[in-house]
Amino acid sequence: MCSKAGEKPTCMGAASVLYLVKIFKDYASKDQDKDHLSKAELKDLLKNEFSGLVDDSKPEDINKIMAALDHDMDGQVDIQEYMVTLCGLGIAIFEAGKGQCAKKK
Ligand SMILES: [Ca+2]
Repeated sequence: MCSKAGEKPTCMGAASVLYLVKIFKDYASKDQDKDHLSKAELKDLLKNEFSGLVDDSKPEDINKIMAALDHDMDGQVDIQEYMVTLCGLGIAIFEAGKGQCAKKK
């Protein structure tokens, strides 16, 4: 599904990936380290961009989410950790959807 609104055709898949990267860059650039999400930046990103999919309502929840995302345990989330997590989230949503379809039968 592509459209040609501007000079270049915009395809939904490409636009979605570019938007996910833009979200990372926007939030990661709120402090001096523009290549990583701090815990505070991650909290804002989850609250503003993934509300309804990720529950960060309790202070301990953000610590658990941070620990799950921060694979190399450097106290920050880099673009690789962020994108791998989004892939996992997409798979979880896909699998959950399969379960819902099975219940309808
Ligand atoms: Ca990390």
